Amino acid sequence: MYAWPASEVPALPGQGRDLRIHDTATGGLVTLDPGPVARIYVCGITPYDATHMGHAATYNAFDLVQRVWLDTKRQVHYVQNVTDIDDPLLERAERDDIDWAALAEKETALFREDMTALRMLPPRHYIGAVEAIPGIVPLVERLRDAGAAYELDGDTYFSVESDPDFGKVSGLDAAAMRLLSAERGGDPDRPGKKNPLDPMLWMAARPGEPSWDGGSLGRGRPGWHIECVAIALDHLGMGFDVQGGGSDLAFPHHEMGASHAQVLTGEFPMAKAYVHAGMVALHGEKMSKSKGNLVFVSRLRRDGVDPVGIRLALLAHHYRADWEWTDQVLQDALARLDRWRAAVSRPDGPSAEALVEEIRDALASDLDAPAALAAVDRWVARQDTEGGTDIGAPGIVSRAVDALLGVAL
Ligand code: 5CA
Ligand code: ZN
Repeated sequence: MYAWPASEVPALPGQGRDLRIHDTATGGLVTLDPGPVARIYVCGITPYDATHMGHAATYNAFDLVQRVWLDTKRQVHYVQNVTDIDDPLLERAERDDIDWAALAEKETALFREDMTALRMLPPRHYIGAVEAIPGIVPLVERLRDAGAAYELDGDTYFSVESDPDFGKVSGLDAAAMRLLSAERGGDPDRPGKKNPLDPMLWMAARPGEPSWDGGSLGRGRPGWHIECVAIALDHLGMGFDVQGGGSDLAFPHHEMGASHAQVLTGEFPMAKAYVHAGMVALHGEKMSKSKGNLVFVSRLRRDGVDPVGIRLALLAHHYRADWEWTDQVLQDALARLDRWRAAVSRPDGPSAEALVEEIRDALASDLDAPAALAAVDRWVARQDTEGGTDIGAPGIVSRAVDALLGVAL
């Protein structure tokens, strides 16, 4: 499917930095060294409701990764999926008495609008689960033929014990895995499984549910983890630079995906870094479609909130932190936007070369966007108190925050 239009990324004077970023699998910072074309896979939405601030915060983190790479004059090969068939989508469609495909299409369209308004760079390949099915089926067949998958009442499960590296992405123990599996789409209590953690690869057609041709697997629909593996391997291949998502994807989703890929290719890891964003909460609880405690990007936009202000609100929090969305967060961001706009509208200011380097340093150091914002704040304050005679400086500041932070002043 198509993605959304790209906003321009101004080129900046000087040298970009190599990105040091936290990798969940090793539990520490790694310095990434992508080739001339950096490769990143970011897990996309399950389109049964509108984009909320939690989604936006996670996509903001991976947008920054790309901006750091683009600043080093690399190209970026970015792939994102849309889980346009899965249980939650069918459940919501049934609840609201609408067609599941129409619901997916509507929410994906809204997501595109939100991403465009927030100046998130679009993926080069934006792939729906449904359109990926012809590539998923042969992978499941290969796993089965290799003895890594088994059938249970017509459904096909992956055997986690077939992967010697299982557990290395999340580093969790079996008890923690079991709890999270039950919470996050798994079925650890289903009788007959070899290991309670085994995830479904292919679900046999259920009465009244959509299904597709699964070759020797029979009609059905794909499991969640194999969807992302099939899309990532098809468009990026093994050993790509970053797999990204919110921290709730570390287990089971990214763990299982790494396992599927390990057994399929004999290589580990699928991604050089597993990068996870913190969770945004509202009223003390993780914002989630299932709980309904949501602030939607589209709602704020409809209320006339400047999307650049929304972006600044996201950037004010470190991507790995769990944080709480409040009205104050938004008011602070809008006030900062006002100050920055006034500053770059002035004819001159203090020299901005050092500021560009500070923003680069901050982002290269595990995407420290709050530190980057503080550096811009300091330049704005100096312009206020000391003035400055550099007539190029406001333009440099405006281009730097646009290129590196996606903030169009
Ligand atoms: N379609 C799958 C990934 S393949 C999925 O998790 N979809 S989602 O719509 O539930 O979430 C999309 C992305 O937003 C995921 O990376 C998820 O980790 C992230 N996300 C969801 N809720 C929050 C939240 N409250 N805070 C931060 N990120 C969140
Ligand atoms: Zn995914």
